[in-house]
Amino acid sequence: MYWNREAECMSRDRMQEVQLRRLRTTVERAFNNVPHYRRVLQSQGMEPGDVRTLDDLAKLPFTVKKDFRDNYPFGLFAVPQNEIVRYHSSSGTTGKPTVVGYTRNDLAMWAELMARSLVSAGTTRNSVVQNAYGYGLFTGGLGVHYGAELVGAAVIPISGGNTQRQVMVMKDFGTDILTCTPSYALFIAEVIEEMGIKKEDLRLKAGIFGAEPWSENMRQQIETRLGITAIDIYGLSEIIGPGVAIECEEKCGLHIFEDHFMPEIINPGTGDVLPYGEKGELVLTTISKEALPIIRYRTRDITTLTVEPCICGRTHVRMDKVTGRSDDMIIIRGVNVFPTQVESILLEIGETEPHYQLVVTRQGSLDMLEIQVEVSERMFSDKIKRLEELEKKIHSQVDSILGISAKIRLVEPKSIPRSEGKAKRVIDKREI
Ligand code: DLL
Repeated sequence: MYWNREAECMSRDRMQEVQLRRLRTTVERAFNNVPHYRRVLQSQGMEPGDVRTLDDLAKLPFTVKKDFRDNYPFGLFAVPQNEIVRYHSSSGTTGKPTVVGYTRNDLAMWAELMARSLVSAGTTRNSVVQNAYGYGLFTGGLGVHYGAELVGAAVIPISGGNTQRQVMVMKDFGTDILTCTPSYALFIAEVIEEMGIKKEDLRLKAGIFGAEPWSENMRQQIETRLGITAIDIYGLSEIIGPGVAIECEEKCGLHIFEDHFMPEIINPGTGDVLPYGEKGELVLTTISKEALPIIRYRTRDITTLTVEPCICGRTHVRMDKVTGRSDDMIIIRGVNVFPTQVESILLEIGETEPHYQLVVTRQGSLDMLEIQVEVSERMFSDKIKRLEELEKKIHSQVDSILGISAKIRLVEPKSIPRSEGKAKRVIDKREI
């Protein structure tokens, strides 16, 4: 099912025409209206006319998170204040938040892309969409909201939290589409089970989960426990919010809405563009946004692109599930570890609960990784020997797959904090 067949299944040739036209307009707008872009382009001896082919994209300078901070709050905007009709912001871990703005046309484009995303996951005008992404400055809530309204579905703007009420509403209103972070979906599944409600008593059909990395094993766990198909949605505030890319029913990569965002993969060390199929950092350029045109934004998200046609008929380039952010990656004694890799190992073993946290400390000059993972009530009251065996098993899998020796700590059921938004997987206590 498509929302906009013409755009989603456009031929590659036509796509390239659209992209080149829009890229040139974007660079011109940025140059003429955003002092930051004029400065960096001029410092490289470039002007908008230098963008003649799509290959010229790679010559343009990168935009990074720091550019948002240095131009806080509105310095990167390309339109006067009175054309802005909405602000959102994302709170970084340090310093000032990133502020983003939208014109009326930007909001219409975003709603269109969210409509494409929702329909790709099976939403129809008859659907009841329970939107448990946070409403507010976070882009998740309102992003999904306007897309779902455009499709003509009935939206429940419940936002995150109050999980028992979520479950009651889900049952009584006949929710068929759930939208929230994958970690919150799992928490909701847990509460459904605790409340003694069977998945057959619900009408849930699909979930559209994103805003944080999650493994394939986590997908299976959510699908089984909620009895749904779980679709991955990707996006980021700096580019638009949710709705940069979405999986189709084939679940073999996320289609990037390339008629609005141009993707590249670079080697994060050198900044060189890598060919399709190679793993690296995703870089995105907006080519239709008015308020905040962004050239070559370094997302820090690690993935791979493929241009192979998809069975679903969509022609847009697909990105692999994001395994993690380069800044979430922890380096333990020289080994790079993403929380999703640990998640995958734990769920593969399957004898623990899917709730875990990585605690990193430093003893002397040595990094130590402790993996805390919950065990079930039944397991916890079992013989110490069985718990020790399980610890050993996890330890040896982590050792052989990731190449690090971690301390495994099996913790009591419900002792790891549940998240209603993005889960906190890593606690880094090292003072570096
Ligand atoms: O998380 C936008 C969003 C809302 C996406 C709802 C999907 C659903 P930010 O708060 O700016 O925006 O965070 C963006 O979250 O750079 C990734 O590191 C991570 N992220 C988002 N979606 C995914 C995903 C929203 N599907 C940052 N898989 C991004 C992995 C994701 N990571």
